[in-house]
Amino acid sequence: MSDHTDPLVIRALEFKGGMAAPGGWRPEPTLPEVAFAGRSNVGKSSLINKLVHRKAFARVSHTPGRTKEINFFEVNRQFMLVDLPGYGYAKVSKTAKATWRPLIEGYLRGTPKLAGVVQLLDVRHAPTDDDLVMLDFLAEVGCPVIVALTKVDKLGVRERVERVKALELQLQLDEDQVVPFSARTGEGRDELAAAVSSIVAGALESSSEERAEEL
Ligand SMILES: Nc1nc2c(ncn2[C@@H]2O[C@H](COP(=O)(O)OP(=O)(O)O)[C@@H](O)[C@H]2O)c(=O)[nH]1
Ligand SMILES: [Mg+2]
Repeated sequence: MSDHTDPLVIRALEFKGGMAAPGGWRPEPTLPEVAFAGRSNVGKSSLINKLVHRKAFARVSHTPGRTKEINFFEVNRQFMLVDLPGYGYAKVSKTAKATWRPLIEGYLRGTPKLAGVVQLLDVRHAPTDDDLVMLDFLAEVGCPVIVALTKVDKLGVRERVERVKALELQLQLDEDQVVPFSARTGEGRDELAAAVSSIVAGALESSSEERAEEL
């Protein structure tokens, strides 16, 4: 650990609240926001906990689909980490799905401070229809997208290389957009932390340029 430099040191972490409905309450949009998206059970809470070095920060749930709000966490007073509700879990009722999609899409469309999105996909599985809808939607929004391929510890070396390649090809992803990740081993945490930091740095830079132009 001694010569290890953490690309995202967590100095302060504060839960700011949840947004329950499209157009509903949300924290003041003053900081760049990085949102985390993925279907229920993909490992989103586990990934967020690893990213911020907390054991149970975003709750790791064994009941998929329970977190229905968009949760906002302020990191280092520098950016907002936004935990989107997991989508596409079969046991969730149609009405629940009908309210989540406008919530997620409304947030992504209606957030000028959105600096980027981390989209999670289980490395073992083909993307679901919901995943594909989400990726198309993110392409339309046009913000930087990082794809975290979760649970890589569940695959052997060869299978894993094949799956990563196949997903990159199918989804036409750049190699440097893709982060193989395991919450179990911690693999990919620092790479993801570096990617998030650079998205935030990019957003802060362009907002200070905008301010300079206004003066
Ligand atoms: N083997 C393994 N299991 C994981 C990993 N990440 C999450 N899980 C498990 O997958 C399940 C769902 O994880 P969770 O973080 O709650 O997923 P969420 O619904 O997307 O927030 C839990 O049983 C986790 O322990 C991982 O990297 N490796
Ligand atoms: Mg969760």
